[in-house]
Amino acid sequence: MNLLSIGGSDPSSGAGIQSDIRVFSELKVHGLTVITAITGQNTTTFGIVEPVSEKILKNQLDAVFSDFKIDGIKIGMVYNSKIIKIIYHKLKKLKIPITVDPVIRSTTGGNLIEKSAIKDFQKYIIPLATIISPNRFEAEILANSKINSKNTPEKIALKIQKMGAKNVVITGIESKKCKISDFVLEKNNRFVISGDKIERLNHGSGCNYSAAIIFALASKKSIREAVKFAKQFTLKSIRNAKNLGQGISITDFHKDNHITELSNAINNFVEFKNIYKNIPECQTNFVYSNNKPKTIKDILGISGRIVKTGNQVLVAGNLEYGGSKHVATALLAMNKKYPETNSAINIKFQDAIISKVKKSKLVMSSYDRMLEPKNVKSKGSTIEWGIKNAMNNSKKMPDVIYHKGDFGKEPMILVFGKTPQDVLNKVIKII
Ligand code: PXL
Repeated sequence: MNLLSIGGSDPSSGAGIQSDIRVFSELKVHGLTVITAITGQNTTTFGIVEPVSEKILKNQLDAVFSDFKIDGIKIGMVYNSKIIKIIYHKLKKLKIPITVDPVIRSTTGGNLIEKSAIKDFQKYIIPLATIISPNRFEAEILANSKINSKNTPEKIALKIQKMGAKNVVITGIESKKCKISDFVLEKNNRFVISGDKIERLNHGSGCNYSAAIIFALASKKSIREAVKFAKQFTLKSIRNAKNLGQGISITDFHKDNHITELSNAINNFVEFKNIYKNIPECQTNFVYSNNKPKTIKDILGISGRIVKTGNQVLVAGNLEYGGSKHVATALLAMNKKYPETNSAINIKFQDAIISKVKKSKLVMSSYDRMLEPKNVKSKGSTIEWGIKNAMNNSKKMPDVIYHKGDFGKEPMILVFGKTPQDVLNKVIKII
């Protein structure tokens, strides 16, 4: 199957053409693209937009249509009237499904269409749509009225359908708390699809929705089936969104295995009998690194800590890259010399544990915070210095590194391993 995406380029691959290609490839179909405009944006800021010239737009369209049998088309960002008219003339006689994602503003605040082009969008692009899928905000702009108790989603959808779209889906209408629904208007039918609301700003969910719809329509699914499929697909992509840049997360389709592995290990750890006795005053963090971490931002940790309240141990916070500072810094130093070491935990210093490690086959080393040079202390790089020191004091890669504290500094034991499970296996042996 060949699906064509007509839209704008987003260099961060969170939205636009690049995001559609990711969706098509996830759905195992071939994606073709015609780029209407180039945007300069990332996960925090939207820079400028440069629409492509008439000449190259036409040339791209001719290139794909003269060569491929195209099974469905998604239209996203079209930007200006000139582009709108060229697309219209090329597509008006086609008999294949077309989805229109009427994007107006990006999540990060960039304009995806010129104000003066909205009229031509309504006149030329909307009539091409087998399905148009505005969100609430886009539907209100296209219909030129706010959704409220008088102007119901149905009325607004009817107004858009009258402009020529065969079917209209208004996404993201809040119904009850925690629920979000899509209103669907077919030719002679209307219905609502409800789903869980996910409180998260992310890049790409609207793009994914309409790219998934065109896949379903080209696979000969009904409107109802296509909309349901797209909703499920989009929810999954939001659930698995990743923090890849500095700003909003980018939708994705696969679970981060690191998150699953670390989360399972943490759940096991807190279930260990009397584990509260091993949580230090400054609490525990458990971290897991990406391959070749450069900074602590490449290391997954708990944004809060594993905390002790009485005899109970709770996990406070979420797993996040950059979630741990101290334990992640120690792991980073260790990983520089021993790249196979990718996980670590800190536990309370106890002489009994040190004795147990000595009796085990685990390799142990230590450092003395009192020996830390003044210039290191003033730079705040104690942990890095300490771990390097401990590694230098050991012939083999240490499984356990401890220090006995300093004035006002709590002594601590760190356990290292290849994976969180490997760390747990070592912890079980020594507590
Ligand atoms: O998500 C809508 C969208 C579509 N196309 C491009 C975009 C965006 C949002 O940023 O940049 C090119």
